[in-house]
Amino acid sequence: MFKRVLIANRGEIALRIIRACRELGVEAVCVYSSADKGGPWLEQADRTICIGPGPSKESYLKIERIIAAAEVSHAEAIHPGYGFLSENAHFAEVCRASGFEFIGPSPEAMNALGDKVNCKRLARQTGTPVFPGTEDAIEDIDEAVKVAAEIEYPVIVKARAGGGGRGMRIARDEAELRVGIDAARQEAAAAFGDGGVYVEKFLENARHFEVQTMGDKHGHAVHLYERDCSSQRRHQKLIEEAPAPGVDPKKRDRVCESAATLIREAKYSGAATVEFLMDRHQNFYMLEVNTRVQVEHPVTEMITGVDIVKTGIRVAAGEELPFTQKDIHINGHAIEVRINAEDPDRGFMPQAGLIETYAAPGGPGVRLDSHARAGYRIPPNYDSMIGKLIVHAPDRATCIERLKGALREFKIGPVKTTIPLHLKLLDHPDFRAGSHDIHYVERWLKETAVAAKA
Ligand code: MV4
Repeated sequence: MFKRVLIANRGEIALRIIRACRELGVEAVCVYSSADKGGPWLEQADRTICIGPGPSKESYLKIERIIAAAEVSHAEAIHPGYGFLSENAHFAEVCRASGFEFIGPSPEAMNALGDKVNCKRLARQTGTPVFPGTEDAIEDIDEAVKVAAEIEYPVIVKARAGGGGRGMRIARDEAELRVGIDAARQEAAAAFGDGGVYVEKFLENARHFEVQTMGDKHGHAVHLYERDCSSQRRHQKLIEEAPAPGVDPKKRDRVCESAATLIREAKYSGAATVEFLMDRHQNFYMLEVNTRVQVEHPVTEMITGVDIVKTGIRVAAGEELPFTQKDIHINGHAIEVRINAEDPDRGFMPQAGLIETYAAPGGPGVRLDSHARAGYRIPPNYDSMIGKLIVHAPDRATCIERLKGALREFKIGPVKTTIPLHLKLLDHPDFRAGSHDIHYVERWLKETAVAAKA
């Protein structure tokens, strides 16, 4: 095992990684920006190193500064967390070239799965279901138009380098497709420096289903079942749960096993999430693979008993996965809500500033992953998420009630948060029925805004 790990991240995920290090007997070195000076999670690190000013580009995204911090602290490995440099294959390469273990996949596996055209090709070869569409990036627009006519409209144009909803265009006829390809190409070139786009069948009213997988450096890979993340607004997830409600066990096993096969074939080490859309008949179509530990990993930890962050560090150190597929079982139900410092009544405007009151919830099955507390001043520079409330219970109905109780106990002020919004969403009839799709939050927000004006 490593003697010392450098954490190239901040906030709740830095704290989560520190906790994992502590249990493994590993020292944790935390880098921070001057905007994060005095951040509560830094008190828990064995050593902290300031790497620059507030803007991420000058600190958490600055590769040379992070490598320099790893050198001066004699760390053996670097944990990127999520966001920032976590899916940057160049960073993973620089870590390797500088003699540090990157806690995550090899740059080769990251590149193979991070490029969506490549990832879909590998998925087709290994039997992971994908949407029909162009097999390569579009060279010739007429060829793409032919494919679209075969698979039938509506179709969607996507950037091969994209993710999280950027560089996408829906097309409902040939004219829209021709315009959409041009627009998506330009957007992708500007955003990712890669104008490659592809076309696939567009699915309306889908559910978002994602499979947690883990691999090691010895050719093993398992899945840890799935999460439903359909509760989202503008591609930002609000609520995540495991297992996905109402899914047929045989279909679940089949799609989860296909995800494990995909990452095994990619020689993937560490935690990966294979994203799918699910239609009303419980057919699955792979969207993309996230090559990092995700925000919502705790719901999977709660239902499987696997510590994903600790296991990720172990496999990076060369250990074999400490479990096989037959050791993994679903126990009960878990739901996570993201506590964002945002004002849902004012267009989800981020709320920087001082937290004066902070009363945390507790009780059986209640987990709070947060770096916030009374007296913490939220800096304006970063993501608005200040924590995650995760509840575990024997079944979904009990889990929802337990979570509502915990949300009522949770008092944060004067900073506005998403706590009151979650209490309303958990009572939404579609959510309660487990029949909600990826659009229900935005549909409901629009309806309530109209009702408030009338
Ligand atoms: C789709 C789709 C429908 N059909 N692909 C959005 C983010 C990116 N990961 C992929 N996305 C979508 N791809 C096909 N073929 C609908 C979406 C989509 C979506 C997916 C997951 C969660 C929320 C979403 C919100 C809008 C659109």
